[in-house]
Amino acid sequence: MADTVRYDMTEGLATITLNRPEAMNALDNELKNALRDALRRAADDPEVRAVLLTGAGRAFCVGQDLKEHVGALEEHGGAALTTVEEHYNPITLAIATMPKPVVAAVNGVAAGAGAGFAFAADHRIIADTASFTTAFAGVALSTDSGMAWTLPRLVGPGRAAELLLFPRAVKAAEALELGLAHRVVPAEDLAAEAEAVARGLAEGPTVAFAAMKEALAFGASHSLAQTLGKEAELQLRAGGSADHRIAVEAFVQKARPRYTGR
Ligand code: T3D
Repeated sequence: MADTVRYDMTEGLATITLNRPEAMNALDNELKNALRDALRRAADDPEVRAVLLTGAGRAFCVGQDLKEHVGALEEHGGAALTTVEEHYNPITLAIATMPKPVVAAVNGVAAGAGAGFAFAADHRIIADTASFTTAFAGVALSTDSGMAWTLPRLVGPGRAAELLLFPRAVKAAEALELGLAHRVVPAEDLAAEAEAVARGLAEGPTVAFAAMKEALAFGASHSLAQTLGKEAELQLRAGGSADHRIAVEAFVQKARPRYTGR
């Protein structure tokens, strides 16, 4: 049986591919466990300097595997919902808080928790054939995978409520306009374009990128004065990195910096 999540690491870039194309990468237990483990592995490996998250086949990820879920509901009732704590929360946190950039290459439909994972990424580059749908209301569920946090920050609270209450397919052009996607590319170019973006980040100043992620997360729930304090602390960290020195020397010498990630 093929791995439900593929993990490839080359030159500082970990590519994590959801690999149940026959099920549109629906999140069954095996895939959720494998995805959580793959993200933790990438987060913990100091050699990994950026992560690319994508799906095999025609979908990015259609969210919870409802065919598996219906059986779990029959067996356990509401207790089947422990997967939120066991899987969705650690997966979303790993994407959003790992100290390195995560790029989502959205190759097709992203629904429910699948959309939530993409929204938690730092950068979304999507195929012109891709779409997003919140999907939760369609199965009489509230939000998970961080969507109550990410979606209003991406599109504003009013639009977030609209997309949750009236789930529909938000196609690529609208996704770009709303701020759900950063870039739309022809489907046939997505893999190469997304890899180029992610590889560029993997060759970038990793300490500074980690500090930026931390600063943005902090700023989202603190006052300006508190955030200024945090920025001062994080700027000291970035300023003390080898890559800061490399960058400044390269600037003065009009050369291209070759970052080390330290
Ligand atoms: O605690 C918990 O467990 C709850 C946590 C939940 C988190 C969530 O993610 S809730 C949201 C779950 N996802 C959905 O509700 C999405 C359901 N799917 C759809 O709305 C549509 O299928 C799509 C918009 C995603 C795609 O539409 P389309 O027209 O491209 O494809 P399709 O024909 O609807 O589906 C193709 C096949 O994929 C079909 O199977 P079949 O008939 O060929 O055997 C369909 O059943 C299957 N499929 C699609 N989504 C899921 C799925 N199978 C299992 N789980 C799915 N989520």
